[in-house]
Amino acid sequence: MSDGDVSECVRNDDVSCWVSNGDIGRCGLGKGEIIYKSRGTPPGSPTEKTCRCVVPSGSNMNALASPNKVLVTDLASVVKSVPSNFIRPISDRPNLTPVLRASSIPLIDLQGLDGPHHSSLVQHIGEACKSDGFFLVKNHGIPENVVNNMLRVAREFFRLPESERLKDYSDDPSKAIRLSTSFNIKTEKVANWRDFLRLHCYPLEDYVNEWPAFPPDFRKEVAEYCTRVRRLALRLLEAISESLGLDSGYINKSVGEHGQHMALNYYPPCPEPDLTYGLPGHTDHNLITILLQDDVPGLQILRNGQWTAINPIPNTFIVNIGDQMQVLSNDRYKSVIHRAVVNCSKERISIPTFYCPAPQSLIAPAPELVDHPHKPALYTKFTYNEYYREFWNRGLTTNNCLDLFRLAPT
Ligand SMILES: O=C(O)CCC(=O)C(=O)O
Repeated sequence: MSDGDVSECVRNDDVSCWVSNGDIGRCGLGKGEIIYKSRGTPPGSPTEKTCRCVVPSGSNMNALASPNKVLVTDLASVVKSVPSNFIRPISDRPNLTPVLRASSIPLIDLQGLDGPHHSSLVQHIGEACKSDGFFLVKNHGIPENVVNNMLRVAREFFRLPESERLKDYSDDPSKAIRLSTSFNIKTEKVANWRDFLRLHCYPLEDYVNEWPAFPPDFRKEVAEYCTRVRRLALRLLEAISESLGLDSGYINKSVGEHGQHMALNYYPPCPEPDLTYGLPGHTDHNLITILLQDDVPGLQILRNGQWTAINPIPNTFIVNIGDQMQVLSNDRYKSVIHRAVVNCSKERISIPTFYCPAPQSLIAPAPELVDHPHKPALYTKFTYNEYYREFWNRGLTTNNCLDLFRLAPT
């Protein structure tokens, strides 16, 4: 393809007619038009389609070329439309269903958790885990400056020069520290408008010296943040254990030497946010997640069959139940599907902390929550390692990975 003249690319199909000389496809330049055979067709559409791009003479082809960028952060700064490998099939786009605002996601004030209101707060937490699987917490004990510094170093990291960021790049999900993009580029068919830095962070001393060294205070601020979040997670796990009628230490004991992972999610502004996701619908693989988001909306949860936005509220964290907690609670508590959408004007940062069982720990419904024949165990026993591998290999799908471990009704 000669870099001839193009200023406009007309989409006349479900396939993005992206004029490219990169890895998406090649254009054959005809007289005043390009016949383009797309390789990057979204799932659900017929395998390959030919579409036509109008090529007015006298305009510049380079304006439309899809640059060969590894990270979406760098791609986003040079494209004016979404390349075809990010485009979802029409049946799976974020703007299809009207999104409701969450008016009644429980907001729990943790101030009284260690005082006279302990029992009523435990009950409140239990109800939230049962009805929504998601709740907000305030007065959580993590100082505002720790949170602000965490968000600042995350933002500064994603603004480092591309060459500096790429030093941490890997597409191997088993690596404890890596920068990557989308979800799992080795298995997924459609890419997501997200880059992320994944950090294992407990035990801290095993990992902190492997974390990125820039910005210069990155390690110090992230270490402070994740130490505090771990304390919060432990308090919440005790309360959740009690809310299930179990000993307060039950969950922690049953998951062995736990892991703590963080993702620093970076969603750059997206020129066509209605065609793609930051992250498509999924549940979390772990026990509980404590999510920090900046002031840009993007998180949505599936609630009573409707996508519902959880917009940022300053000084709160979002807590959600993960798949392992659903198993442990024998389905009393729900791991709920959620997703992240993007927007065309603002970058967004979200930082989930995933509290995870030890890789070899055996996960199964707590015996106290199994009652034959009324409430039999709903899941077979498995190791967290088995689950984690499945989760990453399958990619993000709304078919819950838990179904692989669910026992058939007797
Ligand atoms: O960005 C968000 O709000 C959600 C992030 C998330 O669900 C994840 O990282 O698993």
